[in-house]
Amino acid sequence: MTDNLAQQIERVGAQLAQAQVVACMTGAGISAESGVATFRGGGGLWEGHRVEDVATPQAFARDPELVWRFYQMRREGLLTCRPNPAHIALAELEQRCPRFDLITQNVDGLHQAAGSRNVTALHGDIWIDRCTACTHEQRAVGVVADMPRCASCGALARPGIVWFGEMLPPGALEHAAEAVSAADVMLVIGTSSVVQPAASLALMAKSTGAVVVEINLEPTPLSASADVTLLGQAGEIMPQIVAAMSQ
Ligand code: BV8
Ligand code: ZN
Repeated sequence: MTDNLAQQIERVGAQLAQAQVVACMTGAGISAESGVATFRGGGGLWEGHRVEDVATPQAFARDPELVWRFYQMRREGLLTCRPNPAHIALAELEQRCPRFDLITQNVDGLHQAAGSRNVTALHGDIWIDRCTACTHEQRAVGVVADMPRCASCGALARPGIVWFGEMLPPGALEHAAEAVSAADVMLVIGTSSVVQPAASLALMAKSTGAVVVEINLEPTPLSASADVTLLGQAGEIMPQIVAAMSQ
């Protein structure tokens, strides 16, 4: 008889309570209950746009206005989004675990808004404008009508996002690899586990002895390797896992 979800949650809570080092990878699914569109699946961002038209350096070179419209639309949507109970549960985990590393593919800033401090953002930050000419970066304070320009040299700015075909921020992948390799338990929450190199980190954790716990609405390519896949909403499951640590 397969364990039911409640028994699986209890077991994960007990494993986290004993863990010295915990790593967590999150994807767009953890922000879905905050009203942030995910990428793949029904209503996903990529449904309305082809990735190669809006999320590559070539797309930006070809049509910067189209790309900025895509990112300003996403910034606009984020203005009314708040952290949900899953983000808040991770901020609490950071307080309760001797070592807790949060690695996110998300660019929405909701982990930081929920109080998480040790956050490695693998794919950048949607609120950062990065100059295309000098090294200046500036934090956007809202949504502007025309394309943002560098406050330092006046050149056109681009979103501070890692696009497909681009390297991850210097040191981010190395830090993430060290964190997952040291982990006793690794949580993987709300990601379709298809984008590389982020998707390889959970397998790396498994290869160095971590218990890998996936939380998702549906199975993913990671599910076959995970020790357990908890199927359900992250905003419901994560608070229950934190509560189960004290039982
Ligand atoms: C690099 C910026 C190379 C955009 C993003 C062929 C094979 C393998 C790899 C490649 C290949 N061809 C190209 C590559 C490499 C490529 C890649 O991985 N492509 C994939 C698509 C095949 N990777 C790259 O290009 C990376 N760079 O490799 O550089 C290089 C090497 C040397 C020198 C130079 C270059 C860069 C990758 C970063 C790309 N940028 N974002 C933007 O955000 O605007 S990736 C994009 O997808 C987002 O950042 C997002 O974070 C990421 C992953 O998506 P998910 O977060 O998983 O979201 P998704 O919608 O897919 O899934 C949501 C999940 O949540 C679902 O499973 C759903 O069931 C679940 N869910 C929903 N609601 C809930 C929930 N779960 C729980 N509760 C809920 N309520
Ligand atoms: Zn500049």
